[in-house]
This record gives sequence, C-alpha cells and structure tokens, in this order.
Amino acid sequence: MFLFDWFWSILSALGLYQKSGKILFLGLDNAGKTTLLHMLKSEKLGTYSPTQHPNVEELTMGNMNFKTIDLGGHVLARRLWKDYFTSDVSAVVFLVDSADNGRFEEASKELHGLLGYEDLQKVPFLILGNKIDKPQAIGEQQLAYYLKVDGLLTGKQHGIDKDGGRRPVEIFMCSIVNQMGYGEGFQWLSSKF
Ligand SMILES: Nc1nc2c(ncn2[C@@H]2O[C@H](COP(=O)(O)OP(=O)(O)OP(=O)(O)O)[C@@H](O)[C@H]2O)c(=O)[nH]1
Ligand SMILES: [Mg+2]
Repeated sequence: MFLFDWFWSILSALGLYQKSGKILFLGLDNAGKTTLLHMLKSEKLGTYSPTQHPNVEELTMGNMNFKTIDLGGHVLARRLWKDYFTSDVSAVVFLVDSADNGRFEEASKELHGLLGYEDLQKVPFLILGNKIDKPQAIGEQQLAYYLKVDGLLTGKQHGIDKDGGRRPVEIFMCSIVNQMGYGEGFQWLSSKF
C-alpha cells in the first residue's frame, strides 16, 4: 500500500498521468461561481447574469481534466442541486462571499445541508472564501467560525488523508478578480480524489 502511494505521488509530481473528475460549483447566489468557471476556462474576468441554467465546462488545469458544473445559487435553483449528486461526483467547490457578513448564516446552513447529504458523504469539499480583495472581507479563521466548520477542517496537506478516512474539507481564501488563492485550493482538492 505504502509503495503504491509513493509511486502514485511521484507520478503525480512529475505530471505523468492525467487525473480527471467531475466537480460541482455550489454556493449562494452572488458568491462568484460563474466568474470562477470562466476565469478558469479563459483567464478572463467577465460579468455574468445570475445563473438560471447549469453551465458545464471541461477544464484542464495542469495534469487535471475536470468536468465542472456551475449551478445557480438563488433559492429556487438550490432545489436542483441534489439532482446533480450522482455517484461520479469527485468533489464539491463551495464558494462563499467572504465580504458579505449578512449572509454567512445562510451560507453555513446550505453548506451543512450539503455536508450532511448521504450521496456526498465521501466527496471532498473545497470551501473558497472569495472576494478577499474587498476591504470588509473577513479572514480564514473567522470564516471557519461563521460557517461553523472549525471542527470539520482536515488540513491543507496534500495527498490522500490517512487519518481514519475522514472526508477532506478545507477552506482556502481567494480573490477571483485578482486571480489569487483558488489555484492552491484546486491543487489541494486534486490530491484528494
Ligand atoms: N470584488 C470581487 N467581486 C467578485 C469576485 N468574484 C466574483 N465577483 C463578483 O460577484 C458577483 C457575482 O458573481 P457570479 O459569478 O455571477 O456569482 P454566482 O455565484 O455565479 O451567482 P449565481 O449565478 O446567482 O448563483 C459579480 O458581480 C462578480 O463580478 C472577486 O473575487 N472579488
Ligand atoms: Mg452564476
């Protein structure tokens, strides 16, 4: 087992194999999901209307091929999220506007609903605290506190966790407009499945 892990991590470090997966982009409306999807796809910052229909994109980042599905975050659209919780989902990226302190409770409620969902029990969660370019944005520890996930975070180390098979959950702070932070988050995520 150890040898296999070792061999796998060497291949991964050398970029000698392609990793693929299906990733759901979830989070409240206005969190930045669609902006992130297009930034990852074309490295361009755009303005988008609130998402009414899922955006599906095939993305390549380093040695990873992702099929990403960006779902609308407004209240009605959230009802459709569960239709996408199929057995081939590799990961969830949950975006939060870290500058919108009036909505942390709502975001926390939705996040915990997802974390408790039977079909997602083994799926790693990358929580992106977005919009840190805004002066009122809070820090990572505060966000963990307001989202009530302090006790759930599994650490930023790369590689498949050995600690009792806990589902990987971690927060990375980012600014999509400044193109910072989310790359580290995806690197972490890609080592978890
Ligand atoms: N300041 C700042 N604004 C951002 C950032 N990322 C996204 N935004 C803005 O946040 C707003 C919402 O972005 P969207 O990508 O449409 O949000 P969404 O999560 O797709 O929203 P729904 O489709 O309604 O679920 C837009 O005005 C974006 O320009 C960021 O890093 N910093
Ligand atoms: Mg959108």
